[in-house]
Amino acid sequence: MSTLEQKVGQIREEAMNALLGADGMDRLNEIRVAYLGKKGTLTAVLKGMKDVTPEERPKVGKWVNDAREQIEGRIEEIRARLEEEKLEARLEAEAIDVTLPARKQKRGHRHPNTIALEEVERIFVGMGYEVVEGPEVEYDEYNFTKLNIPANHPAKDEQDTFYITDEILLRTQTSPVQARIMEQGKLPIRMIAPGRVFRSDEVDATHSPSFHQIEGLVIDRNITFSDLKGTLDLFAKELFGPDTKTKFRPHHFPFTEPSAEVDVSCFKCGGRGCRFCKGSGWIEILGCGMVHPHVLEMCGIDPEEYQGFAFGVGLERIALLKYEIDDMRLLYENDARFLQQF
Ligand code: 2NL
Repeated sequence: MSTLEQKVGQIREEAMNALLGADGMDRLNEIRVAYLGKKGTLTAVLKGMKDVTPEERPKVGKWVNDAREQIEGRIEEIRARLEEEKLEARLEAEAIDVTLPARKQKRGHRHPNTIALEEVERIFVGMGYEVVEGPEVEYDEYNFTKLNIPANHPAKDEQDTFYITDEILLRTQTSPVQARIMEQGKLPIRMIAPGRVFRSDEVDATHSPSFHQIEGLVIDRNITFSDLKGTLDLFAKELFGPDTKTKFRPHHFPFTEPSAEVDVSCFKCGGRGCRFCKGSGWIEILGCGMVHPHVLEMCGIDPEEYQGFAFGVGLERIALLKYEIDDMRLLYENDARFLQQF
């Protein structure tokens, strides 16, 4: 065997041995370059052809090409294996375990105000009332004058009311919505007006400069205080349970005459007296009365022909009572830990 043939065989064996340890693409390329590259050891044999006799050259060429083919074949095998290993590793790393239990998603909850509002609306809609909304920015005329609250009334003080101009303000009650409906003159009226109202109050456990009210209004022929009592007694029983009793205490509002405040028997102790009702057995929930004849007149209704009753309840007050929340501020913070209890 010629020494050149031996040399080619040696180079091939060396390359094959080196390839046994090729554990990555970089190493594989290094080996390719070292043996088959332009300056590689096998290529160097071809460059030495000038020292080979012309008759020998084809043989040498064949040895080199055979060796090259074998080395290339092995490199290709290893490359394919490395690619496959890489793909498998990636598939394993990116695998999704579809049998894992789903992560618990947090659900949205209705705000206690919303739950209380929908409950009150359900009760009155069930009695044939319409739900009507109106603007939060109002004329003094509709918020005060038409409701028999005269110019010098203390409620109109800047300490209590947010004025925008002399004539325009943030409504302090939802009655202007009712005044507008009365003015339209379509009688009879059975409506509730829920909405945001504003008073210049300091924030504490029971006050906020912005809160919500639901006012109710009924105007028809032959409406009496009995209709008012029957309606609100039914409302209280629907809202707090069938055993609830009501008590009407004389009161004063400029827009109703006579006027009353309504207490319900404590739904915690049934009226015996507990911490919740501060020992009295009664809880105040709303104000009401027969619509003052001046109010009817100012809204274009003849008080000789039509009478009516009206009432106003604080939505937050209902929500605090019904869900036993002891601080109104919790209703405005929107802390998810609080809201998710409802
Ligand atoms: C309360 C009680 C009340 C009214 C609101 C009313 C509306 C019209 C005519 C007459 Cl259009 N009255 N609303 C009546 C009595 C009481 O609210 O405690 N408010 C803070």
